[in-house]
Amino acid sequence: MTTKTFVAPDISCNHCVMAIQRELGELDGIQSVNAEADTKKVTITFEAPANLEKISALMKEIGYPISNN
Ligand SMILES: [Cu+2]
Repeated sequence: MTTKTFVAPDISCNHCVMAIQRELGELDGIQSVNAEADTKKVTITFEAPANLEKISALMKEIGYPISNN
């Protein structure tokens, strides 16, 4: 199990937070997702088959590319 914090600069409000938590939560291997509108940070706890590549690709796909992986 790995926990990583990413910055997604395009997070602007709680709607973004809800969308990210919902979409990432559907990825296999994601244990928890905590996004914050204030800091634009997303903290994700995950294990295989989820990995940084899949998380990064999904964030990009849903419109919130991460800036620090
Ligand atoms: Cu928003």
